[in-house]
Amino acid sequence: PKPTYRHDYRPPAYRVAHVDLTFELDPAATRVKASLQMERHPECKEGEPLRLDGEQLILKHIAIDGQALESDEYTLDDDGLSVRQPPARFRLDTEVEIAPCDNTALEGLYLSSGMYCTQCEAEGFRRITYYPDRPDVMATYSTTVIGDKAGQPVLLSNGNPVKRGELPDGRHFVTWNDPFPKPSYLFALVAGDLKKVEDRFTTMSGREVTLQIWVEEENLGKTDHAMASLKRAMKWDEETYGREYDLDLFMIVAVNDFNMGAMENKGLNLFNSAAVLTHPDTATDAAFQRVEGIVAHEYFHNWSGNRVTCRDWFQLSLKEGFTVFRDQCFSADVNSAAVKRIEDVAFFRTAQFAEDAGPTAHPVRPDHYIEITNFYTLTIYEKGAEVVRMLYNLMGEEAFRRGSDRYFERFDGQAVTIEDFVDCMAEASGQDLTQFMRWYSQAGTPEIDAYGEYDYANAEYHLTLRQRTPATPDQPEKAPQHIPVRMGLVGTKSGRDLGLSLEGESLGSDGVIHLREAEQTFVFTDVPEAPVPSLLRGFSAPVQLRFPYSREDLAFLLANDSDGFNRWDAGQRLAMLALDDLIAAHRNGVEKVMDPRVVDAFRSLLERGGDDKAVLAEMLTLPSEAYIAEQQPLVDVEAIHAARTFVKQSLAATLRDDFLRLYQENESDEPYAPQPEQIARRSLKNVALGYLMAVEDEEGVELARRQFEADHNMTDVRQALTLLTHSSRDDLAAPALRSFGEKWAHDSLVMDQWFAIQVTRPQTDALDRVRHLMAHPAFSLKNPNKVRALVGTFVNQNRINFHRADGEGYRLLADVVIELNRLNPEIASRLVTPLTRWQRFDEPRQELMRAELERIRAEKLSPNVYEVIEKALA
Ligand code: B3K
Ligand code: ZN
Repeated sequence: PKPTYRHDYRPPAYRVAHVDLTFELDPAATRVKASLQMERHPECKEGEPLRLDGEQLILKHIAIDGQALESDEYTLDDDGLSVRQPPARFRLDTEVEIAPCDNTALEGLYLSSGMYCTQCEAEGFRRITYYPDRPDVMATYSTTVIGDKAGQPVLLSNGNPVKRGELPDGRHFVTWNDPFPKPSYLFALVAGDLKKVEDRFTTMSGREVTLQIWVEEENLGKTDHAMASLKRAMKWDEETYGREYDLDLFMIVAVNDFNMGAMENKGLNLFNSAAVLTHPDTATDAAFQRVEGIVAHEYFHNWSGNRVTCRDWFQLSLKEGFTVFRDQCFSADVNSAAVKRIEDVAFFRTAQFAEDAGPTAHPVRPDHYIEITNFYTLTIYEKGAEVVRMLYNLMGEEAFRRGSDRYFERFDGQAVTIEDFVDCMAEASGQDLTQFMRWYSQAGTPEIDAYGEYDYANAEYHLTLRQRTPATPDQPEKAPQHIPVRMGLVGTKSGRDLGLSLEGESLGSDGVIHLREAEQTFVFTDVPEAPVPSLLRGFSAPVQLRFPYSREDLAFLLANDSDGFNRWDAGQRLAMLALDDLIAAHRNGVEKVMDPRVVDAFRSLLERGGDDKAVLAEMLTLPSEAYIAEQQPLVDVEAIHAARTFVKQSLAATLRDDFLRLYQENESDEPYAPQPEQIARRSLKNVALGYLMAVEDEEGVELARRQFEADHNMTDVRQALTLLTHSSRDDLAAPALRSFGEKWAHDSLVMDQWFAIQVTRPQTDALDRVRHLMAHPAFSLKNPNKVRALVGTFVNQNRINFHRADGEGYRLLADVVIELNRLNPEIASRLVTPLTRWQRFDEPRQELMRAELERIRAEKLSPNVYEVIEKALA
């Protein structure tokens, strides 16, 4: 496989004005007729061959302007066809045959639970028909779907239905028309036995839009939350960005076999059922919130992605970074904003930092790729969103809105670049964003080393920041980034933010300083008392910031910082210092002693009251093992696990009564609703239960047992079942797991949770359980949700068992990756990630991991897995 380079971009030689598609559906032999109205680009020379992409297609017929082509007028190869000398304007007709029933990669047209569906982003359309399958070719589409009336009573595609009718042999058809020019990656088709829930939305200009969610009949009761979320998102985008929906119909379809969360096809969003279906009995609060966020994300793409799309796939973050930023702001507005930011940053600093530090690190706008599917990453999505967030904060709300209006107006109906977006922002704000553009081109996480000094005599505070971005693959040298650092100086006497005046200029009490050089010293004047600096408030830039805080400083910030996010972060930093000591103690075989300052800090959190419950729950949550690992120079899996368990048990033992009170205070039997106040109470209660179960005294165990038995809602049931399963009380866990498994055997999404609960258990039998559960009738390697729930959860969230010293965890993962490489390369190359991080571990583990990577490398690899393995072993 050969790489594609960003600098090789050339505009397409031929454009498509309109596409007419006809599908005659059949599991093994679907016929696709395509009629393309084509035109040579005016700047292109005559005689330029026409290149069409096509994979795994059987060509049955090809004609230009009604004239079948002779075999010397075109050439066919593995990835497409070329027509020698087409005229300047012409109609190209092709007919191909494809086999949806053999499509286990879930790209192109495939079958899921007997239903036909498509996934075309990024390059799936070429598995449906011959086409210039690139995002800068935008056309209007008419699509006729012909299916069996009994098997596929519902036939859907993009746009509006314009015609339907009966055909002989029990078949029928529907013709759809999408008037908005779109790239092929936004094409979609669905055909099957589906039922719909319908609602309406009146847009800001008074147009009526019909909203439909299509599901299998048994899931009709699980669509309310997605529908409500969709309406909230539509309203929010009107109010916040002035963006109105443009078609008369907006459809969502739930699909059981889906490679990612969802897909923003024009007017016909396809969703992984896990990302759309909810019910209080089957979905947790986290799942409800995830559904809300994804429904919004896909809807927002209608403007940031569909009306204005990407010129080429190197610009992917143009639509994804921007749209993630939009969905994050939406979720912050409709839920607890502080918690949303805390959760996003906790995840980002764990997973994206790890990506940036590993062999697959790449810039937000990459320079080359082998397989674009491998680039739907945390860097493109989440770091891309952080970059847009920095722009938003640099410009302020109003200028940002002017910039986004300008972007949507200027480029409507076009396929554009990241420069086009940033230019609009620069024009709207009058700011020079030249240096800022480095955020798109440089990979790696900038590290800031900061230190500060209070000068009593002059009442000044001197803050020095030094930045450095480590080398990443093919980027040995880095230039300084433009890093906005939002900060405050918290007076140690008053406990309040002191006014910031930077060399005479007032920044208020919460201001932004701009680090642009490798090293800069900022002198704050008129600082009346010694402060503790609160830096990078709200995580104002995607960087790793180090400051030599003492534990007293951190306890002080945890109690006093006016920025909720930084209060949480101070708590995390304080816990990290204690964890570092305990990790060292474990490694040296020294007795572990709990730092009383951490206990005191937690006690004051529990006693002070008045905190937002949702934020308090976050502050009482220890950094995850994955995050702790990310902060270590060399990952010692066992020491990390032992240290974290020790801290948890120590806190639980000392503060047991406080946790018990917290649990009791937050118990409630009011009917479930996915509302912020209820969610906050549940998360606080369940955090408390987690601590109580860390000591496993009779009362804690009894509370967990009762919470499970009460069967009030899935959030509570799942936490109780998880805690029992992860405890030593197999006498309670085994029957609970059995009854849960029997009760929900019919519900695939609940069974995914049942798998996940079992494979995250810290006991040494976890790996055997994974192998055992892989033989369970509810498991299938062909279903990505199952693979993620069982194998993905194990390798990513059960670190102590995945990194077993005997290498069995690595072997298990390699076995699965080898099988999936044949079945579903996209999932295979994602799943292999933990093995690619081998350099972070001790020698013996490095060797074991490399050996498994080599074993995978010896297979006949898909381009997806090939690219990742080659980088990992480079
Ligand atoms: N745009 C899709 C992702 C498609 C990935 C395909 N391999 C979902 C989203 O970001 O909204
Ligand atoms: Zn997206």
